[in-house]
Amino acid sequence: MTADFVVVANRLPVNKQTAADGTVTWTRAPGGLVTALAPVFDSQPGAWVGWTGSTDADDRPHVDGIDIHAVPLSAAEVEDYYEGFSNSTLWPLYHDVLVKPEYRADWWDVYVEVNRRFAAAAAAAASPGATVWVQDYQLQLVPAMLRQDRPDLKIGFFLHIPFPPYELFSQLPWRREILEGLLGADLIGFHLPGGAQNFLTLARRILGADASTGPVGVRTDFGTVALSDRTVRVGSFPISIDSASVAAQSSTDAVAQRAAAIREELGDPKTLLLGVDRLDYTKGIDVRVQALQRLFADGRLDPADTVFVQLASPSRENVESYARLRDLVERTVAHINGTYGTAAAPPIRYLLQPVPRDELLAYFVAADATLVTPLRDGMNLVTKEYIACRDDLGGALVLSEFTGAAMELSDAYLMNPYDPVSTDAAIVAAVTDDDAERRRRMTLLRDQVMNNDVDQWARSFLQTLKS
Ligand code: GDG
Repeated sequence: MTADFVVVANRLPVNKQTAADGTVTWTRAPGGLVTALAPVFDSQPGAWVGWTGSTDADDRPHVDGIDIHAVPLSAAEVEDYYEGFSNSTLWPLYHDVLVKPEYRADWWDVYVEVNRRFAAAAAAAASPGATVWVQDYQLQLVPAMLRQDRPDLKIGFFLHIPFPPYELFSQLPWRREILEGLLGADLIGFHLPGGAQNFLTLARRILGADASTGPVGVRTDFGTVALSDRTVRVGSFPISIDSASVAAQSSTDAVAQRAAAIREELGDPKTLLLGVDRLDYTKGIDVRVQALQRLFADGRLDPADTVFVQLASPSRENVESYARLRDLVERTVAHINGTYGTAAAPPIRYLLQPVPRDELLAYFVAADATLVTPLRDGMNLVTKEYIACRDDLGGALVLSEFTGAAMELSDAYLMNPYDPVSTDAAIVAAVTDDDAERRRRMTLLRDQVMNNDVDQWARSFLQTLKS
């Protein structure tokens, strides 16, 4: 069976559970993209092409409502395509070379091969004239490969991470190939106008393409790249969350009770600060921990009545730069707790484990301020989830200017993570401003997040693709 709408993403929206007796069940993974696309899948038969996340060749994932097409990867391919080219070359290159990207031809070869496999699976899943939406940096060659096979398709591509400027991107030995791969799409979407603009400049300077030079707007004023036989559009579509449903999930009695219990378990601190991230060097976990160290040292925050909870989910643990970051964060946390805590009450609580969704929402409801301090981040959904959870207008958001979210959320306590003075001042203001000022800011932030949800993101992209 083929489908009129096909999503192609590195990961399938499924979770595998293996019972003690070896029985395997698959459940629909909760999460951004599936939630965003649920209405599209409800209104027409849809297929999803992706990897299960395991290298078990016997996996046959299936879930209700979506036709699942699993793309198998061997352990060696996971190393070269996923941990290698995707996460040790592209991820650091696209995030301001915070870590030095590694350029290895053997990784590139496997990236090409795996992209070809995804493109073939997408071609097999798509009905004549279908819409195919390819997602993210792991699959940048798929649009052109797919078009070659299936010129009848409408092909969209969305990049979830930043798209770097010419000065950085041109380091990539395969820069032409990546740009040509993306240009296989009819519509290329980025979170920010700046990413779209970077792409247009690169298409012009590296490929000599006829790319537009005017400004790109948010969901409007698309850029164009005129090819010999067709025109590719390039635009900005900032992603969001399912705002109403996060707000509803977080306003139950159970969540309120758990939020109160969390504060109590932490010793009822005057100020509860929160961080929620994958343990990734782009997220600036080290930035906020070092800021707290300075603020405890100079007395601007009192470690006796402040608790900072960092919920860190393990991520890409086989990549060396991630292990290095983990060491740095853990050493700093231990140093701060050893210096400013008591045996009974360390000021920093650090969890290296994913927490269940309801527990996460309870932390958002409990926190007096959430610290989102990335050195670079495409959007940052934690920010929007925190805001959606605060219909009490409590809480305050400290937000790095280097996140995509900062473009829309200018009423947060914005900070420059490279500037300790700016970082410290934003944290102090967020916890010491009077309630009226904090509520004023949260009201404006909520207007933005509640009125711009992920459904709008998906709809605006797909409507533009079809028009
Ligand atoms: C990429 C881009 C862009 C985190 N810890 C736990 C947990 N989470 C959830 C959060 C949030 C998601 O994971 C993380 O999303 P982010 O957007 O913050 O970051 P990335 O994973 O880096 O995502 C990013 C995004 O793609 C979408 O385009 O915004 O810039 O880098 O939903 O809540 N969820 C649970 N337990 C945890 O411990 N349940």
